[in-house]
Amino acid sequence: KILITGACGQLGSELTGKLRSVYGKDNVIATDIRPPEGEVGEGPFEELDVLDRERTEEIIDQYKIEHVYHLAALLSAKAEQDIEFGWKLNMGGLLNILKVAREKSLGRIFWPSSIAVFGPDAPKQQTPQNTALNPTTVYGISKVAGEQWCAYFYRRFGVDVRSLRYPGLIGYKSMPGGGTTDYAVDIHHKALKRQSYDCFLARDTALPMMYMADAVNATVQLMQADGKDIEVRRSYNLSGVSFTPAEIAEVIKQHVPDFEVNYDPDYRQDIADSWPDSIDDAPAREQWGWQHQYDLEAIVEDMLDNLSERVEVL
Ligand code: VAH
Repeated sequence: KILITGACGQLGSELTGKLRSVYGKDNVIATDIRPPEGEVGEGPFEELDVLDRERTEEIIDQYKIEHVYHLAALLSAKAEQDIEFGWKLNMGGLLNILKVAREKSLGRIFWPSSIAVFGPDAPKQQTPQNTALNPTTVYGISKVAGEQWCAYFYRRFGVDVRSLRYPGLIGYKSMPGGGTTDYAVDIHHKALKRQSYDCFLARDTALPMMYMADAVNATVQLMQADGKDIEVRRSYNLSGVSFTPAEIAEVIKQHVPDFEVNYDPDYRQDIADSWPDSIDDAPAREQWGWQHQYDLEAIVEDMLDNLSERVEVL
């Protein structure tokens, strides 16, 4: 049985569906701090605050959980607005899961890291797997610390925890959350509603991005890989595409000709400027055969196709 925390979040809502299609809906227990509004589909759901260690253990015992996908966290922009809780949830939640995984000898644990672990002193282009990690956000600090804790629990206690440094993720099953990269989700919603979009990043801000389908497939592929092939036990760089707001706006305009974007950078510009423009993910490709499928044109096409069935197109 599989437990997912943060199952109603941007990644969780899509990963839950994928894992249920792979392992059977009754074998995947979706949990989140509050009941689902959007997509979690049918299958077992429990309300769970990952800071509640007792309740977490109860659910693991009740459902005989073997594997855990621990996604519950605050994203970069949200954590900058509440740095105490951002640290508490991101670190406290992970430590609870790692301790329970050790005590109950659970199987495989997945935990998402992020390209937010890199700071201004890392190479901007094709950022390598091993380089300086000096993040400028609380979210980034929690991801660097979290990676070290995962490596520690693997090395010292043999907990089989695996991790990916996701780029900005773009999907259609959840509304844009507290991420700095979420402009790339919102821009599609605005285009379909025939509204202009006020982008909170400057037009030439290049960021590493990935379509949700690619991110979900990479996660399943990593978790199914043979442990001996997994040489990186902090977290794997993962790369899809890199683009700027102006570049994705141009591709959207091929589908929605009169779409207008205004650029009005806010506090999230500093966050974006601290991150790489593109990522080198050679270790993931060499060690467990990672290969992304969606380029920028395919992302925009799939987003507009799926969203147009969901938002009323004015
Ligand atoms: C965020 N989408 O913006 C997340 C991600 C690299 C960005 O970590 O916070």
